[in-house]
Amino acid sequence: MSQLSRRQVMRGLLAGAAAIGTGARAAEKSAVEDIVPAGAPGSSIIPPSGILVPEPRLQGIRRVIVDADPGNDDALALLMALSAPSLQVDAVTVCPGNLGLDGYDQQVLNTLYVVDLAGLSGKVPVYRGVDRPILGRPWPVATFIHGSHGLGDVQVTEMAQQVEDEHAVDAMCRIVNGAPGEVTVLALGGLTNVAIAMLRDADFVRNLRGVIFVGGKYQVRGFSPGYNTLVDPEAAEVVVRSGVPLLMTGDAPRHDSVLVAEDFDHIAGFGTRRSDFFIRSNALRRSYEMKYRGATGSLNFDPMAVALAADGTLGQEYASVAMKVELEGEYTRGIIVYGEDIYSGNPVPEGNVDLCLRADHERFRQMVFRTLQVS
Ligand SMILES: [Ca+2]
Repeated sequence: MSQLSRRQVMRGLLAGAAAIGTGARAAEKSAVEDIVPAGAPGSSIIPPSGILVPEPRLQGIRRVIVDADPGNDDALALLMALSAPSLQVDAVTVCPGNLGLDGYDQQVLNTLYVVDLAGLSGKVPVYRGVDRPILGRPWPVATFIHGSHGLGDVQVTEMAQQVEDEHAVDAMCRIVNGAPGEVTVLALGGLTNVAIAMLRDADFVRNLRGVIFVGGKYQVRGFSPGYNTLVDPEAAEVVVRSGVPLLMTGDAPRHDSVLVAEDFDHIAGFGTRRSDFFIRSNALRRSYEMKYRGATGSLNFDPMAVALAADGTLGQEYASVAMKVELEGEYTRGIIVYGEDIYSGNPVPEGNVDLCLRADHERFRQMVFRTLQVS
């Protein structure tokens, strides 16, 4: 698809969405076909499977539980959440992800380290959660980008704050049910804890304000890799079928989350404990993504999830997409699948996930800088 034709399609869809009113969220397949007739010269082979929406369903986020698998980008994201004046972090829970089953305890230590870095040791509770996916199958470990201990060359061995005795899933249910409609989960890793809370407690689903999660690419139609859905595909499928307001970020606004060499130099100049930690923990991420992913700097999907929560106006473009997670494929298990079953003749299903396509890069950078300037 040429960039021009894609923009035309997107603009047309947005106009269509406005014309039919914000209450009509179902994808309008006919609207797509009207704009780009199939097979027309210059038309796209693959029309979008989502419809642009003026704003996500999940709005006005204040109280959050951060569920993370630190991870250098989780660490920055968690630090941003703990530092954001607009957010109240009720709990931090640890999920399976970056460091694998053997690295789960290290992820817990890394979490406690970031809480301390935020100056909140002993003030924000940290909970151990489920350390492996629902089916317990192996998943790809991401130490190639996080380092063997998760935080680049920062190695955390011991922290004064201890984890709470309560299990993360119990804590999630207790906190969410104690404040119906108020608490959002910022899910930055495998979705196991969230899914088990959903399966266990119908009140949790009813009372949850929503979930922001970090998915994968958005390739208009078709399938898409996403690390966190590969960690626990079943959990991801439970969450996307839950019916709660869901906002996904990930690769779609990738350029809006990038931090380039000049940003690293600027941050290094802050001379704070936080800035020193950022440089040491994220240098590997930046070099890896530039070398192997063709990025201009480090990509920061987890921090973008927090930024979207902390500032509801940061997101600039959203699509409502019908999302599923492949659970059976020989080569595609854990892959995100968008859109309709293309040969079924069925209408495009209503979107279950709002996907952030574009965000304000400059304001994202400034939020990162504000977080890391604090001494
Ligand atoms: Ca993560």
